[in-house]
Amino acid sequence: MSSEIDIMSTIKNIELPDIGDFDEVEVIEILVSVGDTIAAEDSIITLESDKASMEIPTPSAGVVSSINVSIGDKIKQGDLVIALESDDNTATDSDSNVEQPAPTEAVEAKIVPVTVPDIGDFDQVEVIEILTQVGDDLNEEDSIITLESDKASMEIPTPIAGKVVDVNITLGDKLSLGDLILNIESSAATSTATEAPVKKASAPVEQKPATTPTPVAKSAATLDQSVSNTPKGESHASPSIRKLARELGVDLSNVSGSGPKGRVLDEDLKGYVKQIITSGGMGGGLPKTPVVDFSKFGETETLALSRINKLSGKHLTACWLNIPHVTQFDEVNIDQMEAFRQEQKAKGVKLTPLVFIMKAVVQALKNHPRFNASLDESGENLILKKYFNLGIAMDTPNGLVVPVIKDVETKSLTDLATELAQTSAKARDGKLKPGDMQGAGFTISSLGGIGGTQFTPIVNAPEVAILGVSKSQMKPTWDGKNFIPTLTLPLALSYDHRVIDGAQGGRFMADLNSILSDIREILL
Ligand code: CAO
Repeated sequence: MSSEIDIMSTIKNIELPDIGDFDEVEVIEILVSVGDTIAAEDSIITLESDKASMEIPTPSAGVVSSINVSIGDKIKQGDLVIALESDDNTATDSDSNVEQPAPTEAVEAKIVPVTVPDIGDFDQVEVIEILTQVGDDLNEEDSIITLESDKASMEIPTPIAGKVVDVNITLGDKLSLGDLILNIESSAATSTATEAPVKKASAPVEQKPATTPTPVAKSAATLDQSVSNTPKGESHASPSIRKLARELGVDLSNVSGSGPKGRVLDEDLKGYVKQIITSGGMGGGLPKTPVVDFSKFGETETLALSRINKLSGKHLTACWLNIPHVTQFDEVNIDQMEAFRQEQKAKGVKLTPLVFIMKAVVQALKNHPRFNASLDESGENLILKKYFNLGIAMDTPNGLVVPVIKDVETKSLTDLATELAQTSAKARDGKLKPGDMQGAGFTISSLGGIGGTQFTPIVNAPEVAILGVSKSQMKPTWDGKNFIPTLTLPLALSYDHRVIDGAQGGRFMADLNSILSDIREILL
């Protein structure tokens, strides 16, 4: 006989246990799959009523052989949830292990103790909120505390109206069925306060001293209104998500849920936390700017941002926040370049200063490879690029785009002029493809055709430097004896100070200045 025959595995039916006074509660999550090996107490499904959500654990370990419920099913105590193939003999009377305490009531003068009612299969459940204090006038059914286990959270209501005389628990206490919560000076006659529940609970009522830690008779009858997992203003989430949120210090009302009915799922909470860590990094994101109703001050009009505005806005914000910027300014004597440009113009060849600047930048990048580079993901290595692709910021009716002119070192000034014209036409017509905007090692933003004396460009991450070009103008320069009128081009170099030191920035700029002021090298 093979030994396998000796190991008899048995199929155990796992039924819905007593979960308190609930009837027909919806299955909102199934936490296991057929074939899963699960341990006793692992959660198998999550149920949600309009008052509470709770994870239901399996009482036995084993391999899930069938799942007998579907999401959306309404199930009740005793319904089959899953079947387990198990080789232990633990009983699976998951629905029969709740000892119902004999409902009793407190009668002593008008002081009535309020104790932890039967809240299902729970024991030693933590007090996470105290919702009332001494002196409060409570109505019947007002919530007095919130309890939370790792499987459920629930608000416990007072079964009678009256004034709170004392509160006998503190936050963090672990309570079980019958533990005293507080004493109430009943505003109604004691007999009135206890009679109604007797009927509802249809259980024998004994007169007990007020201090006896037993539920007042009405507790059981009101339990279905007592369990609440969604305090006002908060989102839907399972108890384990609520617990995790509290441990992480996350206010769940700030997390948008992607589950059914906007329920906050595990991935929503983790995504929210991740986003805070990556965007804020310094303790919870950025302070918000004020929200103002401008129409209070005069007529206004609302203009939707274009898709490009929104995309570039997000990217620029990320660049601005992630990169420690330094901007260095310089002015270049471009008399020689201007003379050559005018010469070409006379021959019908139109060249703007930008093509010269592009060629000069490539020369400077060859001399200073750190500027044609990106940090790797770890931030600990610099990836030097051996190709010379330049991003050129372009103005379009829909906003800023940065197409890439590739292999600039292989192209002549006229090639570049032609390609720039074609690319900017494409950009203005919204015909650039994603590939046209990828692969740059360095960016130039030229406002030379528009004006201004200087501006501070934002580094276009993951690049580490950008050159801003403003409008050239005639300026007097001192030659040692006289002031000479000189065509001067303002440049601004912004760089990532994690990668480039000030001295390196200064040297790059000095080199670029000398290449641009003597264009013979570019013309070769
Ligand atoms: N100084 C003086 N004149 C300049 C100059 C400079 N630095 N740069 C260009 N000019 C002149 C050109 O020579 C041209 O005049 P002519 O027709 O008399 O020769 C005129 O200004 C217009 O040039 P241009 O802007 O059409 O051409 P360009 O090659 O300089 O630039 C392009 C092309 C596509 C980059 C440009 O049209 C553009 O879109 N610029 C805006 C970039 C931008 O938005 N940057 C900001 C980004 S951050 O928000």
